[in-house]
Amino acid sequence: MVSPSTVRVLVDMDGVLADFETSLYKNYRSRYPDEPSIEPNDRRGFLAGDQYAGIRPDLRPKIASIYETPGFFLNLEPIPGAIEAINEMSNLKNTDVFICTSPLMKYEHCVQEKYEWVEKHLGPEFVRRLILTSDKTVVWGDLLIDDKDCITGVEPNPSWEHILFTCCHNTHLDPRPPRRRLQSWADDWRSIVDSKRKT
Ligand code: UMP
Ligand code: MG
Repeated sequence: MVSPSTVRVLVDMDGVLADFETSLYKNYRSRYPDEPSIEPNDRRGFLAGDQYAGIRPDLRPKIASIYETPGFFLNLEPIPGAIEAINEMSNLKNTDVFICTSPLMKYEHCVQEKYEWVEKHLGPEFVRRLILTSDKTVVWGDLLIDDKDCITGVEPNPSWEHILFTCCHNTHLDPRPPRRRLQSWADDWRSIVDSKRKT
C-alpha cells in the first residue's frame, strides 16, 4: 500500500494566530487619545503605518511606536479559534504544521516575544515549529495561510499555495481567482488541508 504523502502547512502569526490589529488600535487610542485613529473596520492595506501616514505623515512613527513597545507582541490576544485549530491541525495524521512569521526589522523585543507567545499559548514543543523569516517565498510548504495580500520575495514561484486569511485590512479585496480565502478559524480549514493530499 502506498502511504499518503504528508501535507506541510505554514501558518502565519500576526493577523492569523495573534490579533495584531486589535491591540494596535487599542494601545494607540490609549497612548494618543487626541490623535485621529483608524478603527479596525476602516483599515485598508497591510501596513497600518501607510494608512496612518495618509492622514498625517507624523502619525507613522506614532503607530510604529505602539508595536515597537516592549510587551506588545507577547501580549497579543489569540485570534478566536486559532489555538484550537492549530493544535487540531498539528495532531492530524500526515500533516506537518509550522508557524511562519516575519519579524520587525527593529527586532528588539519582537523576536524574543514571538517565541514567548508561542510557548505561552501553544506550549514549549511548538517553539520548535516556529520559522522567522523576512522572505516566506523561500520556505517550502504546500499551503501558506496568511493575511497579507501579496507575499513576495526572491523566489518567483513559491512552493505553497497562499490562502488569504481574512483580516480587517483585507476584507475589501476580492481574492483573485483562483486564490482561496479562509474567512476565520470557524471556516473549513480542514477541507483546504485535505485538498493538498495526494493519495
Ligand atoms: N507589521 C508592520 N506594520 C504593520 C503591520 C505589520 O510592521 O502595519 C509587521 C509586524 C510583524 C510583521 O513583524 O509585519 C508581520 O508580518 P506577517 O508575518 O504577519 O506577514
Ligand atoms: Mg500576518
